[in-house]
Amino acid sequence: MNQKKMLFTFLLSLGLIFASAQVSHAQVKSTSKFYRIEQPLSLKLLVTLGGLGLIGAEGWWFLFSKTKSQRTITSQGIQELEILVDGGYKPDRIVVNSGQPVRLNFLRKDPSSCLEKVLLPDFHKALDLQLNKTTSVEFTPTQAGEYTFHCGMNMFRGVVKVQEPN
Ligand SMILES: [Cu+2]
Repeated sequence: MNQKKMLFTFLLSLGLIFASAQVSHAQVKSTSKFYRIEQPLSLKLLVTLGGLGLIGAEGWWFLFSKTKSQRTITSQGIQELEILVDGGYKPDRIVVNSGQPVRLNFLRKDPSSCLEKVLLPDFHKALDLQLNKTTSVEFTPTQAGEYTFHCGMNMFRGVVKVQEPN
C-alpha cells in the first residue's frame, strides 16, 4: 500500500512539473511580442534539480517514515490503546481483532487546530479532542480490513487494521 502511495505521489509530482512547464511556456509565448526574458541555463538546471530533490524526498518519506504497527492490549474484553496526538498520530497503525470491542484513547498534546478533531468514518465516529486531555472512542469492528482515521482536514492519518482473531 505504501509503495502504491509513493508511485501515486511520484506521478502526481511529475504531472505538476509538466503542467507548470507548460504554463510557463505558454506565458513566454504570449508575452514574447513585447519582451523576452531569458533565464540563464544554470537557473533552469537548479530549479529542475530542486524539483527532482523534492520528488526524492517525498519518495523517501513514504518509504521510510512509516511507524511500526501496534497491537492493542486486551483487558476485560476490550482491546485498548492510547494514541498520542502530537504532529500526527503515534502509533498510526493499530492492529485489532474483529468481533471484539475496541477502545482508542486519544491524548492530544498538539495545540494545532488541525488536530482538534479526529474522524473514524468507517465506524461513524467523530471526536473533539481537548488539549492535554484523553478522549476515548469505542467501536466494534465486524469485518477484517484496513480502516483509516484522520484529522478534520484529512492531513494526518492513521489506520486501524482489523484481522480475524487467531
Ligand atoms: Cu488536520
